[in-house]
Amino acid sequence: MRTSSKKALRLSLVAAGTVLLTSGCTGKEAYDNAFGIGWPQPKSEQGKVMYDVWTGSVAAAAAVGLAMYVLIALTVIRDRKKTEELPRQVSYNLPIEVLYTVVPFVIIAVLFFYTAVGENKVNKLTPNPDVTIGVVGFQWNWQFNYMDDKVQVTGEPAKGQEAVLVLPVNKRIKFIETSPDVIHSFWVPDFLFKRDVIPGRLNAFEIKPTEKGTYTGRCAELCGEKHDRMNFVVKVVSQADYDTYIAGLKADPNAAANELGAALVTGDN
Ligand SMILES: [Cu+2]
Repeated sequence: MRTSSKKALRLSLVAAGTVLLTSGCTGKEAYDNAFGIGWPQPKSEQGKVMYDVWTGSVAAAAAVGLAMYVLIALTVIRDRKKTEELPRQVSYNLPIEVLYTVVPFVIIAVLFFYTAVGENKVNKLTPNPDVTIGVVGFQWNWQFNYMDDKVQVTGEPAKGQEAVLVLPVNKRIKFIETSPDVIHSFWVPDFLFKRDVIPGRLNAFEIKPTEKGTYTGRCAELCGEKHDRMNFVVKVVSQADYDTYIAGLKADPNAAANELGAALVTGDN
């Protein structure tokens, strides 16, 4: 190996190491963050599907972008002005025009295919989910109804009581959601999932949380004056901790199913 290329190799190794160390994460995290390109690592099975569609689309866009820059650079260098004569004119070049039309169509068809397959997976409802949660988004907070156990938790920020949603890890959770007033949107950024909450309608979807932890939830639809108060907390716990939590709610008279939750059984599903 020549000295200059050895030097270049050493320099690039040092640069790569510096980037890794100064970013303050492990190799695995750095790798995940680099490929998430702005997205957090998904903490749900459905989120993983969307994450893969996203990273795949960005990789395709980056490849097309890079190919364009290379072509532009090539032509700038190779075809720069050398004489006063016009260069050879190549308009109405049929093969090139066919290529211009077919290649973008193929790219769009492939992206469309993966998006449609991903969307079907994310929207899939399975029979007999492990837990069913009824979500009521209202002005200005959330109520979570544990439908199988007929208990609920209602967030009341004025009383300093935040809406907490406890879910067992690695279980299929069916959500049914509605609203008594305006459109809200149930959003848990770490699940990479959001779904509109619409008055007079029951929207259903399924989420399988894959990692224990505490996550922030938000309303993702500007629903009025106190929209910013509509934050909630999601706690993903073990099945045993979930059972203990539900037993505690059952013993609490304030947690009995109430009128707000009745909206979940009217309307059509
Ligand atoms: Cu809202």
